Parts: sequence; structure tokens; C-alpha cells
Amino acid sequence: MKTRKVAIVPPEEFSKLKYRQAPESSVGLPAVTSAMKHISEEIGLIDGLKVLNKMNQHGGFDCPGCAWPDPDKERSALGEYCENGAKAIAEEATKKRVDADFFKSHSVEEISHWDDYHVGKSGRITEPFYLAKDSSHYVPISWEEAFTKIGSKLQSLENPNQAAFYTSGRTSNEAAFMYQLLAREYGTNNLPDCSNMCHESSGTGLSKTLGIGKGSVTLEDIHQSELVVVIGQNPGTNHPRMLAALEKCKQNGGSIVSVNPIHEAGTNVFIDPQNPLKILKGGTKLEDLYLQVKINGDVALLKAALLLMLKAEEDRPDTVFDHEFIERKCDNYQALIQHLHEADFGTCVTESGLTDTEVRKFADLLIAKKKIIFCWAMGLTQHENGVQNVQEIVNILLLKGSIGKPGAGTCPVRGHSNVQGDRTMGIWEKPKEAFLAKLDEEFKINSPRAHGFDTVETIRAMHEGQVKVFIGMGGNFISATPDSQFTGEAIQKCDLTVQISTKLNRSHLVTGEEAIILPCLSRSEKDFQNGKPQFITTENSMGVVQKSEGSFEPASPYLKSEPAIVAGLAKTSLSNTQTDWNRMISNYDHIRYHITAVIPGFEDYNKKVRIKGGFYLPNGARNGEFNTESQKALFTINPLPKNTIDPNHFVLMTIRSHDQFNTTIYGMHDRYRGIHNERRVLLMNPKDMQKHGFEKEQVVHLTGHYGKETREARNFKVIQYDIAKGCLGAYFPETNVLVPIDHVAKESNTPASKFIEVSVNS
Ligand SMILES: Nc1nc2c(c(=O)[nH]1)N[C@H]1C(S)=C(S)[C@@H](COP(=O)(O)OP(=O)(O)OC[C@H]3O[C@@H](n4cnc5c(=O)[nH]c(N)nc54)[C@H](O)[C@@H]3O)O[C@H]1N2
Ligand SMILES: Nc1nc2c(c(=O)[nH]1)N[C@H]1C(S)=C(S)[C@@H](COP(=O)(O)OP(=O)(O)OC[C@H]3O[C@@H](n4cnc5c(=O)[nH]c(N)nc54)[C@H](O)[C@@H]3O)O[C@H]1N2
Ligand SMILES: [Mo]
Repeated sequence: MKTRKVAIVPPEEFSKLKYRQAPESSVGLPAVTSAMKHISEEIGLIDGLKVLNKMNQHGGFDCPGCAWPDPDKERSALGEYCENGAKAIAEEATKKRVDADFFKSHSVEEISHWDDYHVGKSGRITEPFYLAKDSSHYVPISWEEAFTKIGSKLQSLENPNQAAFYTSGRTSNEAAFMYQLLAREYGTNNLPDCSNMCHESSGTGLSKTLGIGKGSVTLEDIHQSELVVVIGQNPGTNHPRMLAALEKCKQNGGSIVSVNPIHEAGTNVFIDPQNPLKILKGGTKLEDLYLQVKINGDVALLKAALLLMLKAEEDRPDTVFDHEFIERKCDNYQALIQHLHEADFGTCVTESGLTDTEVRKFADLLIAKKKIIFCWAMGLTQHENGVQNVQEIVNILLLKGSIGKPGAGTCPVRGHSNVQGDRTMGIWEKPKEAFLAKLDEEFKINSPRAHGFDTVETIRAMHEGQVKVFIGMGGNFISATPDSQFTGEAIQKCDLTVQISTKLNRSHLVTGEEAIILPCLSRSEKDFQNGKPQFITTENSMGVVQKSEGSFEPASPYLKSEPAIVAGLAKTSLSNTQTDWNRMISNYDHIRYHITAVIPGFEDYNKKVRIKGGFYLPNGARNGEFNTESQKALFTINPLPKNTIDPNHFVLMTIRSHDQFNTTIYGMHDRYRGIHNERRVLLMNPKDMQKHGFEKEQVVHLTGHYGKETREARNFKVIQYDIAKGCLGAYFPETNVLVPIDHVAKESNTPASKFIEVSVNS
């Protein structure tokens, strides 16, 4: 890049840290105050409350935050939203604008030196913008010209696999379906998505063992469960509405275990902000047992528990395992039992980082209860053995016959509000033949069969010059992906990068030679096509598909909907397309008719989705049917991970603060951890601070070690914290520079961003 010297990572500068003791409870009144503060700053209180009242209500729009489901029947009169949903909506309904004047005043290079908080707070993008080769500023461009530029570039590539079509999980079913069709009609399966960095390990592990890559439980199952294990997940911040479900489970007599290197306030005590009496009484104690595992000590813990369960079963046959279920429904039982007989209990306990007593308490609960649910998220999936973590959970559930019945099963808690739906719609680099065959039949096309690039493979291919055009349907590729410097170089080798976005982020600044921004409508905004209002649909974490209809004026009259943008791209990028792109966007029912024809479970889509609360997609595991090769659920052998590191080093996990949604920084606080006004912090156990001679709030630098490679991130303040010994926590995306591109989960290729070997230097 000759004229633009953009910063790939935000400045490594401090703001003004204030650290107070972490609170013991979560939500309550401070959550309401914080929600209202974000709303009034970005939208104004009156308009803000109007928006909130439409969120997650029948006839309203789906919260653009996380994928936690809404209650099937009753919706709270106060609005089915949480503090972080309110922040998400404040962020997208903001009154601030990124317009032609904004880009005239600020060069791309200048903006790239702002921190991510300030980049994001610039506002909503108002019209298409173009960054020419070697130029310093974005300039406005018409939609027509933008589509033509992208189309002719795509048509000029020697091979369709030189393009990659990325998706982030906020995209609707309709837009996602059209987008994958565009990629396949164009000739590539290069459809990397945020899922590759997220729950891919869950999808891989669950498909192999249970025949479906999705979770098996419903919200009602959580309420009815006897034991919910929350492992590698921080629901207080990332899925706050889940706390209300856990509270119901407790009220019904269920027990809750939390497994986490950090004692997160969210799973400890919950104060329902929608229940004034509860606020006064001080809330509900959620956890019955908290287990402070070492980072990646989960397989060891689960295996130790399995050994105790086996011992109890052998001592008192037929009291612990569900033999009838195992015999009828499962494969590979003997192999698992043999593996367990060869495993060493003491080693498992040591490797988990817990005491013998703690492990026994956990096992006693698993032994006693019959209706068990495991909920998990990134603390399990983003490890080299992420798939094995998930499979070890499945082993426990299968032994207990705790799947395919009420109150029991698997619950991978999804991230983005429609990440699960996007995959259902075919956003996948490894599509199944049955799906492609249907797609080809419906559209009379010849979809490519060769697998495409996932996220990590796309980065490598860009670095090697194999991928030259990158299109992002939402998301923030440069900041969300690992190894920021390497990925930055990779992106900058592209000829053209295109971002379909609502708001400005670093991916609009770290670009290919040429770059184009296509601004789209957000979920809360009215979408009119041919003068008629349209709605879109999404699928939540529990497989419920429902409609979402925006009701607010668009941030600018020049925005297009995501489906309309895909149609615009298709018409210039595909030379002889016979597909009815115009018809599809003239009325989104036509997109849904195509989906009905291609994807099982969407029969009568247009009818069913208009019914209040939507409809459940079929889910074999939920009914105890396992669509694996053998039509049986599979026990697996998952070896203990080798977590060996240099004795002077630490293991770092890269996690979210309370005031961010992935790479979008809502604010500078992490209230539930007592951290205020600062993101460059490093959570460390007090004993480790003493041992290594670190003072409170001392400034330190991190060096990542991966084989012979090292990577640097500077300027973090040490926070004394209740975190497992030898473990560190710091926020992503600031720490993504440290995540090695080659450090990924086996089988799922998910970056292992929860296990980074680092040394801490002053
Ligand atoms: N407000 C808000 N909501 C969000 C998001 C957001 O950024 N902000 N992101 C959305 C997305 S895309 C996702 S995927 C989810 C993410 O939701 P989470 O997975 O809850 O998010 P993380 O902050 O990555 O937290 C991982 C948790 O796992 C723990 N952990 C880390 N390593 C280990 C380990 O080895 N073992 C165990 N047992 N625990 C471990 C951490 O201490 C932390 O509590 O949230 C979604 N919802
Ligand atoms: N080190 C580390 N890295 C991680 C993780 C981690 O835990 N640690 N977590 C990983 C996970 S779980 C995930 S899911 C990924 C997230 O990766 P991404 O999904 O790529 O990132 P986001 O930050 O969610 O994307 C935010 C951007 O999406 C755009 N956007 C918002 N709403 C809309 C919309 O309605 N339509 C369109 N078209 N655009 C919109 C805005 O421009 C916004 O800036 O990051 C991953 N990266
Ligand atoms: Mo995610």
C-alpha cells in the first residue's frame, strides 16, 4: 500500500482504569440504569423506549444481540430485553452518522489510529462509499456504480475460488439464503463465517456423536431440568436472559453447577430487573457448586467425573447409567468403558486444577440426577481440543440417558442472533451433497462440489495471493480473526474488499487495494420493497424460526436491505443468471418459497412463520433419534489434552467484557468484574502476582509463544482477580495479535483463542 499506512490494530494506549471489587450479584437495578444510559446517549430516551418496546415482542423485531430464545407464549410486558440487548439496539439506532462529510474530514489512515470504541461510535453509514487504489479518503459512489465495479471485478477473476464470501451471524435467513446462492451460482463454496471462530467445534462434535450440529433442548427443558451445568460460558454478560431461565430451574428444584476459571458474577446471584420485589430482596442464588477449573482443564474434570460415575455404577449396578437407553440407542459403549478403565483418576484431578473433594461433589450430582443439561460456549469451543470437550459432555449425557427427553440434553449457547439460521440456510464451506442437489434442482444451476475455504483457510489463501476479492456480509473480519498482523497483511494483498455493513469498523480501514462499503438497513428499521413492508426471519439457539419486522425509519434514505444488496451484486456478477433475483426481493415470501423447496423443515414456511411465536425446526436428538451413519449415538474416546507450557509462562484466555458485542465496543466498563474505564487489563491470581513480583495495576507487556514463534502485545494493567492459578484473562479484540493463525482446534479449525501461552514482562 503506497499512500495509506493504516494501523492494523488499535493504539495500545490506556484510558483511566478504576478497579473496584467485583460484585457478587448480577443484573438488578444497575443493569437498568446502564441500559437507559446507553439508550439515552445514542437515541434519546423517548425514542429509545419506543424501540425497546418492539424488541422481541410478537410482531416486533428480533433483538440484534445474542441468540438466546424468547419464551414461546408469554412475553414480558416490560419488554423481552436485557441490558445488553438495549445496548445493541442503542448502538444500531444511534442518531450519529458516517456520511460524505465525515469521510471528507477524516482520511482512512487517520481513522485507523482511533481506538475501536471511537471508530464504532462514529455512527451509521449513510450511503455507498468507494476507496480507490492509492487514495487516502473514501468518496461517495452510486449503488449502480458500486455493483458494476464489484461485478466486473468478480467476472474478471480467472477462477471463482479467488473470491471469498464471509458472513457474520446477524444476517437474516432470507439474505443468507440468497447470499450462499450467489456464491454457488458464481462457482465457489468459499463461504467462511463467524461460526468458524465460534461454535464450529460444537457443530463438529455434536454432528459426529448425535447426528445434528445443533443443541437438543428447549427453553422449557431448562426450566424443568434437575441439573444444569454451565461450563465455559459467561451468561451474565453474554446471554443475560438465560439467567431468568436458570432462576426458573432453581425455583422448580433444579441444581446449577458453574465451571469456569473465573468466578463470574452472572452465574452466582441473579437479581431479575423486571421483578421489583426481587430487587429489594437481593435476588436468587443460582449456583449450587462453583468449580474453578484451570483453563482447558475441562476434559480432565469431565473424565474424572466419568470415572467416579463408572465406579458408582459398578458398586451399585443399574443405579447410575441408563443401560436400556445405552443398549437401544448408542454405539461404542464398551470402547468407552475400556478407555475409562485405563485412565488414571489422580492425573485427571490434577490436570483439572480442582481438588479431589470438588470433583467428587460434581460427580455426586451427576450420579444422583437423571435430567441433566450442559450449557456451554466459547470457554469450551475455542481450544485445540474444542471438539473433544463437546464430545466428553456427550459421553456423560449418553451414559445417563439424559438426551431426547424433557429436562435433559445439549445446549451449546449460540452467539450472534442468527448464526444458527445462517448455517441452516447453507452458509457453510463444506455443504452436504443433499443440500447442493436440491439447490441445483430448484435454480437449475451447477453448484461446485469441492469444499471451500473456512475463515482460517481464507486468511491463508489471501496471504498467498489465492483469494483476491473479499466480500463481508456484516461482521468485522480483521478484528474478529486471529493473528491480527498476519491477517492484516493478508487482507491488504486483496485487489478488492467489500463490506456490507451498518456501522464503521476496522474492516473498512484495513482493506484491499480498492474497497467498497455497501450500507444496509438494520433489523429495527422498516424495509419496504415495491411499496410493501417486508419482514425477515431468524432462527434462535434452540431452533425456533420466527419473523422479525422493523418499525423505525431507516438511518438514511439511501440504505438498501441485505437481500436487495445481494440481488444487486448477483445481477452484475453472474453473466447469464436465470435466477429470479428481482422477484425474490419484490416480496420476501418468494425467497421463503425457494427455501421451502430446498431445505427440509421449512414446509409451509410462509404460513407457519406468520403464526405467533414461529415454529420449531425438526431436531432428531431432541426426540432421541440420532441421524449418524449408524443411526445410533456415538460414545467417543477423548484423550487428556497436553497442556504443557514453560513453567515461567501463563495461559491466557481472550474474553469479552460486559460492554462489548464481539468487536463492537459499547463502553469501557466491565461492571460484573469491577473493572471501569479501561480495556487494557490483565486478570491475574493474587498468588501469581506475588510469585512473579507484580504489583496491583502495574503496567506489563505480553509475549505470546507458539513453537518458535513469538508475538507481542504491549500495555496492560495487572488486576488482582479470582482466577485460577497460572491463568490470565484479557479482552478480545485487543489480544487477537497474540492468537497464532496455526493454533486451531483439531477437526473444526476454530482458532484456539482461549489458550495462548504467554510470558508477562514489565
Ligand atoms: N453482550 C454480549 N453478548 C454476546 C457477545 C458479546 O460480545 N457481548 N457475543 C456473542 C457471541 S458471538 C458469542 S459466541 C457468545 C460468547 O459467550 P461466552 O462464551 O460466554 O463469551 P466469552 O467472553 O468468550 O466467555 C467465555 C467464558 O468461558 C470461560 N473460559 C475460558 N476458558 C475456559 C476454559 O478453558 N474452561 C472453562 N470451563 N471456561 C473457560 C471464561 O472465563 C468466560 O467466562 O456471546 C454472544 N453474546
Ligand atoms: N480472540 C478472540 N477472537 C474472537 C473471539 C474470542 O472469544 N476471542 N470470538 C469469536 C466469535 S465467537 C465470533 S462470533 C467472531 C465475531 O466476528 P464478526 O461477526 O465478524 O464480528 P462482529 O464484531 O460481531 O461484527 C460487527 C459488525 O457487524 C456489522 N453489523 C452489525 N449489524 C449488522 C447488520 O444487521 N447487518 C450487517 N450487514 N452488518 C451488521 C457492523 O458493521 C459491526 O461493526 O469473533 C471471534 N473472534
Ligand atoms: Mo460467536
